[in-house]
Amino acid sequence: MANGQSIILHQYEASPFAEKVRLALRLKNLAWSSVDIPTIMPKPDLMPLTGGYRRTPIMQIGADIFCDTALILKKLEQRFPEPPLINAGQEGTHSMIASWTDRQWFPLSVGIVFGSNADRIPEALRQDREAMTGRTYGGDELVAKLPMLKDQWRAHFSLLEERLTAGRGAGAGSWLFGSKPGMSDVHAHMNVWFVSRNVPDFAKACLREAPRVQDWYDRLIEIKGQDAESLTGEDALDISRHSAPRLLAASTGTEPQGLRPGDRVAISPDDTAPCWVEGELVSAQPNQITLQKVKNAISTLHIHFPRAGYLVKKLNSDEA
Ligand SMILES: N[C@@H](CCC(=O)N[C@@H](CS)C(=O)NCC(=O)O)C(=O)O
Repeated sequence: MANGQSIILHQYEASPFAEKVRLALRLKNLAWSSVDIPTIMPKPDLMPLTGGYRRTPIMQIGADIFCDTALILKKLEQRFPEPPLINAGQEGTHSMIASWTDRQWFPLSVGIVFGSNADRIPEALRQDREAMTGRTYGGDELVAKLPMLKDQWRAHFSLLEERLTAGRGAGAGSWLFGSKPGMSDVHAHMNVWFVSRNVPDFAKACLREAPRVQDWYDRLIEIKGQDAESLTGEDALDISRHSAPRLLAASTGTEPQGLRPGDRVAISPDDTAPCWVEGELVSAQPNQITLQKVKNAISTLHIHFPRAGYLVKKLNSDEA
């Protein structure tokens, strides 16, 4: 049974960002537990852990809550370093690649998946995503744009073929960097996985034109790991109540906004789907920020976010 040391992923099967983490867990052959969360709001068992952050997935280890795959994957690598998914000398490169896969390429995948399945997407899901982002997730306009989106998607996809071909010249070429699958493969795999599942004919046509990506993708999807232990949201909340966050020194370095430990702050993704989490700052580094005493959180938790892609604002104490 899962305990305060277990990796608990709050996720749903169809989530491509959750698939990134599942692939990393398979590559590391780690034991993990899974809480199946709703695909749309409300998410009553998740909000007490995240203080309002609604995106999928979330990783929980005891009373430490990690938001966003950028941070989740980094923490998995730090806490479970074997086998490494970041090649020596390539630290940082995979995060730059994630910025491309997630922020440029993924919005095209979403447009193609929703546009191609417009008549099958449940109305509640469409409405939830439209309310979350202010973007259109169906309708004639999106369907009319599909050929252009596919055109763009294939252009991003073709960079993988280019990279794998260039890698061969350098003596590797089975994976995006180096001779073993790593974090860059995890990030790049997400869009191919999402579109292959939901718009298979289009994905197959792209893969037919890109034999090295086809081989790479076939090898990645064959990797087996451990099956997750299934937990309920209530089990996960119980584990958080009976755990304490891992010790973390209250510290900030040179902060552009002059943030100090103890400040009340609010944090939100900076993309089209803001959701503000308010709490007390414990620690702020250039690429990680941690809050405690989070408004609406169930107990004493540390909620961790990456910095790139997140807005942080200092609150007046009367706003707390
Ligand atoms: N930057 C986030 C993006 C996560 C994300 O957008 N996930 C999608 C699902 S794949 C989501 O949150 N959709 C809305 C929801 O699940 O409520 C990350 O890397 O974790």
